[in-house]
Amino acid sequence: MRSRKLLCRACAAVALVVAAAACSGDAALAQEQGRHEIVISAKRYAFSQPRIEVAVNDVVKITLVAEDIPHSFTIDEYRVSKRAAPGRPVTFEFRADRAGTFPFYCNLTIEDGCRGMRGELVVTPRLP
Ligand SMILES: [Cu+2]
Repeated sequence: MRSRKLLCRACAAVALVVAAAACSGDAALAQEQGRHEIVISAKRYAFSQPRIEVAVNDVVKITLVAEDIPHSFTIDEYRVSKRAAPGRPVTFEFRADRAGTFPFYCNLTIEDGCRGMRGELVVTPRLP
């Protein structure tokens, strides 16, 4: 009986916190730090989205889908290199913590055409 009551109190506390976050802080937080979920498909020999634009400190979650042969999504400056095979998409995320323009490309060398698979991640600084 006693533990049940305690449990309910804990639930109420959690509910309160969640409600408070939803009402006030969340909008501000979302502005300070955005989140992007992007699906990129890679197909001989291009990325479906050759330009990704985010603000600094945003979290970028990418799902890479290889449509025909294996491809990778590589950004040297962010030490990101993920490979997807057909039917086996890969999802990963990173924080875009440096402003600038960073090229991304497919680093697989099985097919020459992959060398031409390029795009850019543009990370814009936040306004003060
Ligand atoms: Cu490729």
